[in-house]
Parts: sequence; C-alpha cells; structure tokens
Amino acid sequence: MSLSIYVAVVVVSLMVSSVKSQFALLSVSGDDQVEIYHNGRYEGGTGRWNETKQILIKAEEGDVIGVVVTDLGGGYGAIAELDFNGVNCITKVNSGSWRAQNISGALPALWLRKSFNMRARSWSKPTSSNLTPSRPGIGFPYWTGAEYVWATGAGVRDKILLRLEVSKGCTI
Ligand SMILES: [Ca+2]
Repeated sequence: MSLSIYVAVVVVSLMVSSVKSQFALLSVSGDDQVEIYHNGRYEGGTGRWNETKQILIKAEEGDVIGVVVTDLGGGYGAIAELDFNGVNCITKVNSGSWRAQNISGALPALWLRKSFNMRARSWSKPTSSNLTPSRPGIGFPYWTGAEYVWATGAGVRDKILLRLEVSKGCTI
C-alpha cells in the first residue's frame, strides 16, 4: 500500500470513529469509596466520601459504565452523571437510566459486558440514601439535578453497583 493510500485509509477510519463515538464527561462521587469502569476497563476512583472523580471518556451508544461503591460506616450514598451528546444521564431515586444492585461477596460475572442482561438479574432503579449529608462530593456538578442514591436491600457497610448503558435517549 502506498503512503498516500495508507494516509487516506487512516483519515477515513478516524472520520468514521469520530462519528460513532464522542467524548463524554463522567462525574462520580460516593460515600465512602468508588471504583469506575468503562466497558470493563478500570478508569480510576476515589478513596474518600467527599471526593469527586471526573473522567473524560470516548463513549458511544451501548457502552457500559460500571461503578462500585463501598460504604465503610456512617453515612452512605453514591451520585453519578454522564454528560453524553448534550444529555445529562444522572442518578435519581426511583428514576433515570442508571440501575443499581447491592452486593455481598464476589462481583456478579460479566456485569461490565454489553451483553449483560440487567432485567433478567433483577437490577432495579436506584433507591434513596437516607444517610447521606447534603452534597458532600466536592466539585460534583450538582446543577445537573443528579441525586445521591443507594440500592434496594443495602445498608450501612455494604457495597453497591451502579450500571449505565450509554444512550442518546438517556432518561432522567
Ligand atoms: Ca460511609
């Protein structure tokens, strides 16, 4: 392949990929510790209840955002928001596109895969966290309307999972 054809192929490939995917800003805070995954890849996290992690990711529809939140006692809660395609996909009590599940022991297999079926495994809309102080995460974009949430059946010193399937039509 000549250099000019090679360059043309690379340019077209980049154009196609830029149409399919775009940069999205993910913001997460949790009481007490957070781990963030994008399509199964670890993207960072926080170690304290009042920290906020913001990550710029290259996302497209169907991608999976997974968040593991661990409470170590006292107040508990998690809040997340993905700014994708001009839509703020926010965590909200009994609403929105994020799904939650409490967890004890090992993480469920394949939960970070696109093919994972949340409905078949009883993932539900996030519930209220009644033990989170008002807006503790420093620097979180609260203006988006995101709320601190938790998961059904989880209490103090528990671990929950939050999962979002990225979509242009993210419901809030
Ligand atoms: Ca706590």
